[in-house]
Amino acid sequence: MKTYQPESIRNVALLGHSGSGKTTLAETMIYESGTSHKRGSVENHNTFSDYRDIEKEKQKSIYGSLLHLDWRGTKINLLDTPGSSDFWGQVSESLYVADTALFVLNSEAGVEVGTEAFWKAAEKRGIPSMFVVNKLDGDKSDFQNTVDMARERFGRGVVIVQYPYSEGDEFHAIIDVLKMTMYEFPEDGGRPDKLPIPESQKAQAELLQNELVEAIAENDETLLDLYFEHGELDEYQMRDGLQMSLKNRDIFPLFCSCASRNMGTGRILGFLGNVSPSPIERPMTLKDEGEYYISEDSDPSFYVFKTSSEAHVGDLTYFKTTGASIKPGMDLVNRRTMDSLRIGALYVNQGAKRIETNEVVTGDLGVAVKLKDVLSGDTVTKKEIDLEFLPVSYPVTTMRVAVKLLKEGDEDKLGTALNQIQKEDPSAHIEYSQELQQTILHGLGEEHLNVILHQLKERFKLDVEYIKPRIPYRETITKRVDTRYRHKKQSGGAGQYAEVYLSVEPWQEGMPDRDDLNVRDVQEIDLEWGGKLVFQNCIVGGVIDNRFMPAILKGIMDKMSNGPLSGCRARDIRVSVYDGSMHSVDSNEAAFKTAALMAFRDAFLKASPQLLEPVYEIEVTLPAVYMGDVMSDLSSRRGQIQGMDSEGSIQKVKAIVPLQELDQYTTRLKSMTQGTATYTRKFYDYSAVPHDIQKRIIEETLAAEEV
Ligand SMILES: Nc1nc2c(ncn2[C@@H]2O[C@H](COP(=O)(O)OP(=O)(O)O)[C@@H](O)[C@H]2O)c(=O)[nH]1
Ligand SMILES: [Mg+2]
Repeated sequence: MKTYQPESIRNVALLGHSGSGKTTLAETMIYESGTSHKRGSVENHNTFSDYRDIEKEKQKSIYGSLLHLDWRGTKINLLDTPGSSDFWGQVSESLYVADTALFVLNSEAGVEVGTEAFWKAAEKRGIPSMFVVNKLDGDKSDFQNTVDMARERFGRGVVIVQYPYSEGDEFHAIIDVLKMTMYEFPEDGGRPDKLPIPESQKAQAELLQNELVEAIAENDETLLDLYFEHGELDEYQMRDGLQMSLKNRDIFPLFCSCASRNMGTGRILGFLGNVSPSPIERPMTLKDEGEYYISEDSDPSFYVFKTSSEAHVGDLTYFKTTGASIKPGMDLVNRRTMDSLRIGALYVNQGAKRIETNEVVTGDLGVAVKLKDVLSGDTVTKKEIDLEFLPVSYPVTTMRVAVKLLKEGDEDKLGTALNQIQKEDPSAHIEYSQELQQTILHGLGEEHLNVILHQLKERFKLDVEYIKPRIPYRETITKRVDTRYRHKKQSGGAGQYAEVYLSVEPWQEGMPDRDDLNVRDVQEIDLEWGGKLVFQNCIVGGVIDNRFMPAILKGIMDKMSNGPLSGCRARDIRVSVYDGSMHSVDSNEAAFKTAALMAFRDAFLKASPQLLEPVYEIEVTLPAVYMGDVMSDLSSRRGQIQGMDSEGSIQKVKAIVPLQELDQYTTRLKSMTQGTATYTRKFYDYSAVPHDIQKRIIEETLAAEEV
């Protein structure tokens, strides 16, 4: 493997909606650079990226892939990412190591919802960004519409460097306003002829060139002066200006391509090689959010952005070198665990193909094998170097299922498999719920969960299925009730005696104290399942000994964790114990615990109990045309609209929706909007379940108990 200087490395993430042509563009770039002499296609299942069986089967990217090429002495690493919102986790990872974000737009569709979300993420990370408008040969190609949409969404910084001479079937030439040249391609693509701009296009090209020059000069005073002085900038001044404004995210240059016919890729490679920043020109983010410029003069270190596991090889650790070169045989330390690591064989990846290398230089991306307990987001350094980068933050999950084993005895195997899956794909989240007595798998959508099911079955050979996950309901009461319970047992020897008077009330923050009671002691308990229990000791005259109070509380807590109504957990209740009686011999802790439990249960059931359900705050992002459908669907899901917002033709709706109604929402939303809408959700609160639903749930619980 050739060795590169850090200045000659580029780390480029390919981002954009599913089907815009990222994988094809990567393949074509590798071919066009001469790094490979074969050019595969997604249809023929022989691209460097999309090499896993499931990707070939589905004909789309599911995992991030690391590819590379050599362009005239510059090593360009390509991080191909999946476009569908189900696999956003893979996109997030790439954004922690990319120094340029290349957005591929489908000229037939304009800016799609997925692209919008990735844009936000790249913006947050301050990554220099550029556009390639692809599929200009498509029947419905509309370059101008795509540019208009991009400008509307991403601002005036989107500047045209190239535009197509003609589109659709006729597409064969690109006009470049930076070079003021027309590139005309042979029928099957490849090297274009460089021609003067035709007379008919001169005015348009000059207009766009002026826009470009002004955009560049605007951000640089020296250039602005030169521009005013000479009325133009030469190609080198333009390039320097572009470099600076790209790096500062002042401008986002836009190029053209037809990836499947290899038209336009050479020029894009040239731009990446000559203009886009190298890894030493761009800061990485430290754990405390500070900026850190990597350098070959600092001690060897690396940042892990992805892990996977492959048959016959074991664990693969994908990393970016953030100090001096990483070499086999080095002894380093994982900052998260402080475990020592001995670096073994190192590779550079071309999709599935691994090429062994004897070093991974500063800023380059490489792969190490068989490193134990290393996760994406980890920083690995020399022992004495205190350096830690910000770990990858993954998108919030939007869908949950319960995993059911169809064969008993495989519990441990399932646990191991799920842990491995979560390690490789931290956007999946596994929860072993004691409360629901289910293994709940949280993911980003049906497709994401299906890929995991496929892995459980095929890779881990488990007989499993997904079932509906239970809902963590809560119980509470709606009015005050006073009650008493006497527990008395006389069986042979020692008897049991305890009597408790208590009052239950719905608890609310800031509610008034009980002035009718002599409150001697208050315990505010934050329940581990949310909400509160406020326990008040209002005993007068020592009718119940203080030493029995913990047992009384225990009895109440037992019933709180296994609610009187349906067995769900109870919350937000104030209990005041205000009277009772003891027996000098027969009273003990067990007796008081029982008496308290029974009294609490009785009072609870008389206090108009109410079932509560978790409700989530969701934000749906969708093209305006689907607004009507999405709104009426939300109302059928008992959704309460909180607000609406629009950015151009993209709408955002905020609503509060019960978790129960979000069961298949990700899937439904996709099918309603032809895959163009996305949503995020987060837990909001608990709210009262409507009466009819409460009745049904209680009946179901009782029926289940009888079995
Ligand atoms: N007509 C046309 N089809 C293309 C072009 N680029 C990619 N495709 C096709 O579009 C589909 C999706 O491409 P792919 O590279 O998998 O998109 P990705 O999801 O962004 O990686 C495939 O069938 C490609 O062959 C292009 O420039 N023109
Ligand atoms: Mg792809």
